[in-house]
Amino acid sequence: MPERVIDLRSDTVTKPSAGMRQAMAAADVGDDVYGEDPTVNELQARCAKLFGKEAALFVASGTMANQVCIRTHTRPGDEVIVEELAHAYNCECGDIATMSGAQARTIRGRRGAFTGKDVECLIRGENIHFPRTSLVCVENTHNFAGGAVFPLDNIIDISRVAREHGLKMHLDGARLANACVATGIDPDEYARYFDSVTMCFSKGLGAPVGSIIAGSGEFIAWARRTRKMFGGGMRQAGILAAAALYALDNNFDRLEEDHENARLIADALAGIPHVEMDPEGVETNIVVFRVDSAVSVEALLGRLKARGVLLSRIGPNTLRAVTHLDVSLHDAERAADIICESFAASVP
Ligand code: TLP
Repeated sequence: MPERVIDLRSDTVTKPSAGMRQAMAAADVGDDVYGEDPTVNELQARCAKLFGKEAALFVASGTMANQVCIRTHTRPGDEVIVEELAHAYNCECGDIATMSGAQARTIRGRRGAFTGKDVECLIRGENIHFPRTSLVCVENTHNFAGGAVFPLDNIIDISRVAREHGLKMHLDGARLANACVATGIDPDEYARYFDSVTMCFSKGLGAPVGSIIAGSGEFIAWARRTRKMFGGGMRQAGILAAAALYALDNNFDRLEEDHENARLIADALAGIPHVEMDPEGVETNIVVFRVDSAVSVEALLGRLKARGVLLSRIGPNTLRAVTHLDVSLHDAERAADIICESFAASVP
């Protein structure tokens, strides 16, 4: 493997920079289960403001953020409406069932998005046999739909339906920062339509660990209990919160660079005969593409790896490239060239 690896498997692979490590080392800490970690408290206050909510809660991961919210919003036996490729449904070990005792009712999205009408069709009526529909989940940006931004108009429409039917709204905003940078829409504008909103610091924002949940004061007080129940009460977590604060200050606005680099890779891919993808659909830092049966995916990934480019396989013939702060413009150009050359070598 070449010395310099261009790791496009995920934006979770970023390593904390020297500046971030310094901020972590210098953090003031206390016991956060007692609510006494000043840096965690600062992060939570800052994020509550960022999302225009009363309160916020720092948690270990995006999965914990989603599942603490789902558990806090639902009762066992409830039904949660969620898009069929959503992370909270597909990639969290069946947690809707195991951690909340709830079941999922899925919607087939269009680039991960759906409408108020789609939701309305799935809401259960009053009937003793039926589960109670209690929650709608939205993912923005949508990971497996290629980092697609969930249109704000759809969110407004869904929230109207949800309100009419007494449903809660949850936003998996693991990459909400990318959506905000791509659209110019502020985090609080997205968040106002939701009862809970999450965002990860450990993806494009470049922190090693941690996600935030924001919501009403009452919701966050319950979510804090749920976090403890899930084993997620942390102690001197200020070291991690310092990384998150550093990420907000230094790594938010620069996400635009990742989006440009993703478009560059997408444009290169679009010129390859055996690739199916629409570069126009690449709005943020994720490029999802399919390859046809003329290409051996195994051989292709092997060739790429041998030349120092890592992609992830998210389906039998679906691949994903994710740009992030450890991928420079030069890396993106080089990766695009290597991908084109490796394709040429992978087709008999
Ligand atoms: N996504 C990871 C993998 O789990 C697939 C990735 O590499 O993209 N919501 C969304 C939209 C996510 O993409 C992820 C992680 C999560 C939640 C969960 O975050 P973590 O990994 O911190 O639990």
